Amino acid sequence: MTIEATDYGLAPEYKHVYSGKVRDLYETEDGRLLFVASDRISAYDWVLPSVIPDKGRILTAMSLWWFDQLEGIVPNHVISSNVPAEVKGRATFCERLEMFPVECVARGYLAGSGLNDYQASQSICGVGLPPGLKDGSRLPKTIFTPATKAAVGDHDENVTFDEVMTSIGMEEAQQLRRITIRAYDNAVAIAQKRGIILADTKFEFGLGIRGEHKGQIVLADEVLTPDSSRFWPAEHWQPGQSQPSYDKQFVRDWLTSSASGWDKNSGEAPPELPQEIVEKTRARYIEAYEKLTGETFN
Ligand code: Q0N
Repeated sequence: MTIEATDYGLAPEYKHVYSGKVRDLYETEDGRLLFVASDRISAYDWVLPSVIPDKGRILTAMSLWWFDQLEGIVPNHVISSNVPAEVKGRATFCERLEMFPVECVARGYLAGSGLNDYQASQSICGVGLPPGLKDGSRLPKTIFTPATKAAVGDHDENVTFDEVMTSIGMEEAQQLRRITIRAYDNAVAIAQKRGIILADTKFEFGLGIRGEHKGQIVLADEVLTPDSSRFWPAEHWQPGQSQPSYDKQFVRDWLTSSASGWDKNSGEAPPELPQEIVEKTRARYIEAYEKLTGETFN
C-alpha cells in the first residue's frame, strides 16, 4: 500500500522522505527530521477517507508528554517542538538516527497478534506463557515481542529474540529488550493511576550518529499514543472477551454495523465516517489526553 502525504503547505526546503498510515516525515537542509502527525485515522488496515480534526495535535502533545515522563529512562530524538506555522502543534524537529530494523513491542496483557500466537503455541515470539490465559488477561510479567516489517505487504511479522540477535547482535538486542520493558513498565504504572490500561506498545529505537547521543540507543517515532499502543478504559476491563478500544471503538462499531454498508472482508475501501462518529472519536482522543496528563487540551 502506498500512502500519500497530507499537503501541509510546507516550504520546499522541507523534503518529503516517508509517509506511514498516519505520519509524514520530512528532512531539513541541515540534516534534521520534521516529524508530522497527520489527522488521518486507520482501521482494519485501511487509512479511512475521513480525518479526525486535531488528532495530530492531540497525539503530538501526548507523545511529548510521555517523552518527558521517560526522560530519566531513555534519551529521545526530539530536538524542538518550535516548528513551522503550517504544522504548529502537530510536529517536532527530531535528531536523525541510524534506526534499528526492529519494532520493539512490549506486552503486559494478551491481545491482538499476541493472543493469536498464544492460542496456536502457548508462546509469543519464543516466550513461553502459562496455560489458561484469556483475551485481555494480564501476563505474569511484561514480555518483549519484537516484530519486523514483512518482506511482502505492510504487516509486521513477529520474530523471536534469537532472530533479533542474528539481525543486530546480542549486545544491542539485549539492550533493546531491557529498555523496552523498563520504559513500558514505567508507562503502565503511570497510566494505571489515571484509569487507563496500556495493554501493549510499540517503540522504535535508533543509534545516535553524532553529538551527545553518538553511539547511544535513542527512543524515536511517536510514543505511547493510541496509534502505537492499545489503550483500554480500566473500568471496563474484563478478560475473556475483546476489550473496547479507548479511541477507535466508535469507528470499528460503525464500520462493522449494517449502517456503514461496508464489509471489512470485501477488499473494498471503507466509506467516509458520519459526522457524529468523527466528533465522538475526536472527543475520545481528547479525553485520553486529558485523563492521562491531567492537562486541558487546547
Ligand atoms: C525514521 N521512520 C518511521 C521503520 C521506520 N529519528 C529518526 N531518524 C531516522 N529515521 C527515522 C527517525 C524517526 N522517527 C522513522 N522512518 C524513518 C517509519 N518507521 C516505520 C516502521 O519501520
